[in-house]
Amino acid sequence: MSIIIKSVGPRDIKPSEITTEADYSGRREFIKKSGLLVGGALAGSLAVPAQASSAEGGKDFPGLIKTEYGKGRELTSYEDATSYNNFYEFGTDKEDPARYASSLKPKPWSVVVEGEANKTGTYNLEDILQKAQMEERIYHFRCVEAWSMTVPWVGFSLGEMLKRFEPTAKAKFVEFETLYDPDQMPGQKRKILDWPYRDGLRIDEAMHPLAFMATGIYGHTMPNQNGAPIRLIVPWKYGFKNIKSIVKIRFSEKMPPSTWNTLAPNEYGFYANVNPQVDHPRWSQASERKLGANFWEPRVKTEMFNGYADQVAGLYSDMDLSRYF
Ligand SMILES: Nc1nc2c(c(=O)[nH]1)N[C@H]1C(S)=C(S)[C@@H](COP(=O)(O)O)O[C@H]1N2
Ligand SMILES: [Mo]
Repeated sequence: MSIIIKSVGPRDIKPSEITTEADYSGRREFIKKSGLLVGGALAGSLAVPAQASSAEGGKDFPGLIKTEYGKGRELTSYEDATSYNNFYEFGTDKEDPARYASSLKPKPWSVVVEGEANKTGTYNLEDILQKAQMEERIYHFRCVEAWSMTVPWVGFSLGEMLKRFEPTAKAKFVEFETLYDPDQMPGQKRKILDWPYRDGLRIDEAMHPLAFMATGIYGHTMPNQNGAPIRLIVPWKYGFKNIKSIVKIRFSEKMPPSTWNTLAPNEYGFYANVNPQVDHPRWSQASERKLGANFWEPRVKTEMFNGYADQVAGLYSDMDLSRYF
């Protein structure tokens, strides 16, 4: 594996700009090869000013309940977590979302609830939030590209919200969809992915107490590049399951299609539980690079279910985990 250094002078190199080739270009290369990304960079046509980033420890959520989740863990810096992102609706380079996501308008926002539930309809996000028990949880987060971060998310239990829609006995899965609006999300003007981005969970996964809907990070309202105004956080699964800027929730009887699984089913599974023993076909999943780590620091070992095995392994007791990715 070669190293790509994306900088001009050696003194300007930020640790977050140094990444292995597999980390950096793995999926981008895949997309290029499959003919979806024409001409490489998206950046040129998307001239939108960068979003200002503020310091750590903001106070957009006064009176927020801090929880025991992840207490004492070493955090990734706010700067790294908000400047190195995957959000293909704004481009495929890690810097693109922070640069271009200011065209997203996260307010007002509504979420459509459909399918196998009694209380379907269109909900204003503000009404959803008013009923929610907001809290802060520190979770470790592991991208399938083998980089990771540890950040404090602000939000509420996914299961508690879903229960209020009263899913029926037929609701075996829940599916999420990202906004589709090429004016707000200019990356959607090209068929990089089959927009809108979608992903889903089995209903028992969705009801698990670790599953979280996040509306903020480090005490700040969610920055656009991290999936404003509301995104999913399932910390035992690879990052791509953690769908951003959600506008639709659908309860269904059948396993829903998901963006990456449909695009490359031999590389990205529906379950996508973090599993260091099952490599991606093109790179190892045994270890990870922490965002912001100095380049001389060793990679760290990836843990089964991203370190949440004690809590979630029971969801998969009837599955042969060596077969799933
Ligand atoms: N709508 C949408 N959601 C998305 C993505 C995306 O491209 N579009 N990328 C996913 C991937 S691959 C990762 S690793 C995480 C990255 O979240 P972060 O930018 O907050 O670190 O978002 C996930 N959610
Ligand atoms: Mo990812």
